Amino acid sequence: SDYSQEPPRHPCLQINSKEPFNAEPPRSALVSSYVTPVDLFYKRNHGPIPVVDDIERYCFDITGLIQTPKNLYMRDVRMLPKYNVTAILQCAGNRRTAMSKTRKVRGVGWDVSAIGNAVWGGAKLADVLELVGIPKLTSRTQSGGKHVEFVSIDKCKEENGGPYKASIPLIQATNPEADVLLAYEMNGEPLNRDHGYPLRVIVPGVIGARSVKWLDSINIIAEECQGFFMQKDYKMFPPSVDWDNINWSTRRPQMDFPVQSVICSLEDVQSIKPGKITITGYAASGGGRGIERVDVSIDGGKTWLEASRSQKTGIPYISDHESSDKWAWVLFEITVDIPHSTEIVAKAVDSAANVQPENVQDIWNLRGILNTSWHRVQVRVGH
Ligand code: MTE
Ligand code: MO
Repeated sequence: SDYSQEPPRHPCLQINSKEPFNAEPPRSALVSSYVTPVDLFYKRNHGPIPVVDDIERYCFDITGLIQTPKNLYMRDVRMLPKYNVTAILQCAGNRRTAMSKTRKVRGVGWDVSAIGNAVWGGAKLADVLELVGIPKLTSRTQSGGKHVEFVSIDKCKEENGGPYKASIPLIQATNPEADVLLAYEMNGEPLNRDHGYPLRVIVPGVIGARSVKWLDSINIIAEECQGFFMQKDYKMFPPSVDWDNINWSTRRPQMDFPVQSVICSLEDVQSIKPGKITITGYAASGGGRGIERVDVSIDGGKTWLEASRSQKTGIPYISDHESSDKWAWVLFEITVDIPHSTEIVAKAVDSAANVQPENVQDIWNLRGILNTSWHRVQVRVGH
């Protein structure tokens, strides 16, 4: 593989793997703004960053189970109505390092920052699919169980040098309310190379792995995508399954993200002076479920206090889809008095009353995905 044309990156990023480039910002950077700056947004790649230098000639096909396959150019996508959707992207491997401390798992190690909240600008996939005669989802639409596969330009070793790919159900792709985008902007600027220039998919509410970067083609298919990252990775197994007894076909590819929250203002082990501290962090759930509540404990989980929540800087957050960014995160904050050394814990509750699991051991899985266990940090109080 050729890594000689990688883009420049922010020096603050903690690099978890150099080739392919996988890196995350310090956790404190995540809570300094509601919208994560592009250069600090985590980067998750499986191969070299593709070079697309002639934007006029860039195009992608839509093929498969349709009457008239089409080749679309950037101007065709830009002619469609533009939407700005604020949505998190979170890698299924976020918090993997903590999971591997209980029992070893395979995969790139991530701390708590393989997540970011961005404003994605682009066309709705539902509008794009209409250009090839696929109707938008209505109560009478039959999707026939079909799927929409996204194939990238990049090349990765897991696909034996072939492109990264993934799929979502057609019923989600054609639903305007699902806000699936072909995005060409991130935070109001053209996508940069790391994040999928010139065009990427954004599937809100779903693990990051389905938001394919550097789009090369869209295929309408009868069954879900048979690629490595759908069938041999990013599946959630029970703790009893290990590498010697795994049968990949027994599980579905992971789609929606479960409820998650993380304390970002404190490191795993942090020394502080006795007195008041303000604890801040992020909380988010998948599937468009909002955050109903964030509980913080300053005694290792014996008693709980409710943190205040906000979306958009300073505006208190109400768990109501009409008035909130339903695909975005909420930031939480609480000021507490910490007189002596203790364990501080956060757990969130989503709008379906789903709660984070207490212990990481109970959700341990061999690929180390979806670590959404209570987030715990140790504070050492010195005088
Ligand atoms: N798309 C392509 N083409 N190649 C990739 O390696 N990685 C996926 C997804 N889309 C990937 C991809 C994974 S696992 C994640 S978590 C997100 O992109 C990360 O997106 P980001 O780098 O913009 O944060
Ligand atoms: Mo990921």
